[in-house]
Amino acid sequence: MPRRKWEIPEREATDEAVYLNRRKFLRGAGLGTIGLISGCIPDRLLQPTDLLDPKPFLGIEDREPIPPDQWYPAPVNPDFSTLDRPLTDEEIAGLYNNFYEFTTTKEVWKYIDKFEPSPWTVEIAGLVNEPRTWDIDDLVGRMDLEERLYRHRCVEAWSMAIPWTGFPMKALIDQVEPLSSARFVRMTSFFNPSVAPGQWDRPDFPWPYVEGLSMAEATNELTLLVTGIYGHALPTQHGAPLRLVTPWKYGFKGLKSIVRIEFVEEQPATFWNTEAPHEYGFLSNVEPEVPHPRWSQASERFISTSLSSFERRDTLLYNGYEEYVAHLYA
Ligand SMILES: Nc1nc2c(c(=O)[nH]1)N[C@H]1C(S)=C(S)[C@@H](COP(=O)(O)O)O[C@H]1N2
Ligand SMILES: [Mo]
Repeated sequence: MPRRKWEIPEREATDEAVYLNRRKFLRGAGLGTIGLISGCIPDRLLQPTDLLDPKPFLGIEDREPIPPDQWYPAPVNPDFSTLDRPLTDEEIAGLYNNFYEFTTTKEVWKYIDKFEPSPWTVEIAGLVNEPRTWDIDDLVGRMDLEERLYRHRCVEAWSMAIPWTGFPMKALIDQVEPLSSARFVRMTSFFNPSVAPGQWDRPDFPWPYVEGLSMAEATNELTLLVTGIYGHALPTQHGAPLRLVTPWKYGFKGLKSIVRIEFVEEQPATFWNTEAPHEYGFLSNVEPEVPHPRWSQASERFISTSLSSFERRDTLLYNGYEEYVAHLYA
């Protein structure tokens, strides 16, 4: 069994890219090397629709959901299979989180044991032709999951590099058919103080956590709805069972544990923009030359193998994703 890509040292990165592309190609040809080696062929690789229908996406309602035990590992999107920095160790990424529903410290893992993100539903609501409440497995099982390595930049000037698994938000938006009056997407996290100590400890915060994107941002190629990390389902501290990832924006835009996706006409009021409007704008794109009122954003603390030692790196405009998003802000 080949090592997973995050276990492969940097010096082998080129070989690794070749391997990933090969894996992607083999999947396209209907052959699952991974499955054959391990003795089980994930059904995901052999969907009858792949063989019969050259158009990959039937209507979401017409698809048979693939069960969660077959979601990972998802094929790696070759456009996002390498980065200019090593991946952050999985253990480190899971020990240093922001999830204010549980704690304002980084030790979310200590406070999250009562949170069971199952069963879980996601409501698609507002200005759409197909409003509906989905069971999470029923929804995700109908989407084409893929893996992408992304830079991850917190507004607090630390950063990581993370392999996410998910599907482009655009794929979902295309299915639910927003009305032409929809100008923004408003996304909401759960509210349940009985399992989330931060929600009773800090009643002053504007719960539930809400975030939003313009329709152009939400349908951008980079925007992912994420269900997995490091080749498996999201652990709770990373926002199970479904979270947003917009890698050109500060991390707080990427809300965790989504329960509602709503299409609206007006720019939504969001959690951090409501709490401290002068510090956290609605757009919050990564911009090295725009300082936070209390600190510079020109450089960042890149966390990879240890929380106590880190690399100082220059912040990249749009976190290195200028080619994908600059046109949105021209
Ligand atoms: N619901 C919710 N989502 C959230 C947050 C939060 O406090 N609550 N914190 C945000 C911030 S500030 C960051 S940097 C990222 C952190 O994601 P990670 O812990 O998976 O690295 O989640 C974002 N999503
Ligand atoms: Mo953040």
